[in-house]
Amino acid sequence: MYTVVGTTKTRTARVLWMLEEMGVAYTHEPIPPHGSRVAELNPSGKVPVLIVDDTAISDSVAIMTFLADRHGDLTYAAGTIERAKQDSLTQMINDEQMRYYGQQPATVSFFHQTAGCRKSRTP
Ligand SMILES: N[C@@H](CCC(=O)N[C@@H](CS)C(=O)NCC(=O)O)C(=O)O
Repeated sequence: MYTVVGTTKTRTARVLWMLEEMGVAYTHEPIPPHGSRVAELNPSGKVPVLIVDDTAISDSVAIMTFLADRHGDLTYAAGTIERAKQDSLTQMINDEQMRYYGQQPATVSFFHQTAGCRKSRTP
């Protein structure tokens, strides 16, 4: 059983969406970053965090890669050229998305307000 920690207005939505697509059972703790519960799980205080068998895994892309590999779903197999291309595309989209947000003061301000995120951040 998985527990997903983080509110839906954060990158936690990526993990929740994936679990829904895969039809995998989970529980959800919709709590914002930097609370004491999150700090216990992830020293950076950031969400999402996935709890698996009492182990906390942080970072949305790492969590999604783990889930895809573990369930053999929504991914190419590790160690294949197709997977390398998939990972390249994932990293590029992740970087460019955050660069885009960073160039849009109104967007980034809205994002930070709604997500409860700090103003300085990196992907
Ligand atoms: N690379 C991490 C970034 C996590 C992250 O920055 N999460 C935001 C919410 S979307 C957060 O917790 N922000 C609090 C902070 O920046 O201190 C991921 O993809 O999970």
